[in-house]
Amino acid sequence: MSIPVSYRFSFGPWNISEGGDPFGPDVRKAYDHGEKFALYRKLGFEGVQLHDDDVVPGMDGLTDAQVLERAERFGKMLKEEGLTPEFVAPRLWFAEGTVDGGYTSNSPRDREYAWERTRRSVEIARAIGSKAIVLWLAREGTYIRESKDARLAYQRLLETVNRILDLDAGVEIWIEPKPNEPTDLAYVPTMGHALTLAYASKDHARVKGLVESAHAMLAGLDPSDEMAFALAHGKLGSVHLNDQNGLKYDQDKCFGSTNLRVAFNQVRVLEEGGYGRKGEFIGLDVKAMRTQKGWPVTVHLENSRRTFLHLVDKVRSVDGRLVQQFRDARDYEALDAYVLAHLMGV
Ligand code: XUL
Ligand code: MN
Repeated sequence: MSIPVSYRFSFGPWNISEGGDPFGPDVRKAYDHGEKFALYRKLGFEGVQLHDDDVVPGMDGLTDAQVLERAERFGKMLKEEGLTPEFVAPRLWFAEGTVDGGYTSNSPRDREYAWERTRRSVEIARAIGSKAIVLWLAREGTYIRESKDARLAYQRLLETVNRILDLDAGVEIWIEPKPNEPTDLAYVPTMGHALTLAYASKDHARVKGLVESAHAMLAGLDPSDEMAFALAHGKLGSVHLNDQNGLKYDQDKCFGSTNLRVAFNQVRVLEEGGYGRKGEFIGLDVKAMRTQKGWPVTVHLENSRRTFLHLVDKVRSVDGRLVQQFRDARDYEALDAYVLAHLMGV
């Protein structure tokens, strides 16, 4: 028997939010960005997920040297807080130059802007000691199919992946698929798309995937299968655990809050796949409900972490011999009943 994994957890500063939605005002005062990092350890987290401008706010108005100097200062601050930067993601969905996407925009100027942000993200990652760049390809898609040449868009995405690999021999790219929102249809909706890009790249060992539970559900898939697919290829860079109630807007609910069994299976697949043994983080991407009082609201992070750990206990206490018997006998009704009873503790 191998020693059980002791999991490490991460989240991004955007998970402590103002509670806004498109139909009303923010319901919580902004919590100072710089103050958020002091909260991590107390909440049980040691990993920090970052966008480029979480590290260097206002970076578009700064020179390369200023960006570097601020990133280095940020890296020191994280170290002093006892935190590890898990990844840096170029935030390409807020700028004027990426209204129609970055890497796949029809405009050469927009594509150049997207590349500059990406190049700087790699420099920021290096300066703060993070090995991974996450590509959530937010606006790399279309609202109507005729607006872009999809074949060319895929070539441009592959070119971008190769350019990033060329920039830094140590960098890893983790692609985070999502099928929709903010675009109608995104070009990289599933782990299959992400890993095809990886294998087509010039150094596929450095290109992996990041599965967000809700993104898989929005694609009509079971997140545990998306995780298993990446694990089978040795390519699960990270996860963003959360939950989602059906095919709606991206909800970022607490892990397990809608469907405990789907959450259980994600934990099972991660455990069985040895995820975390090389220091991979259990990343959360969860938002507190708009209705939640308090400031700053962080209970959703603690609750999701606790649910994950309870489900680890559930996974570890499954009677594996019994499961094997049910599988051998092809008695999946009995297996189904056993899993439900185990989850309910009856
Ligand atoms: C968006 C999403 C992002 C990425 C990081 O749906 O999940 O927060 O995780 O850019
Ligand atoms: Mn995410």
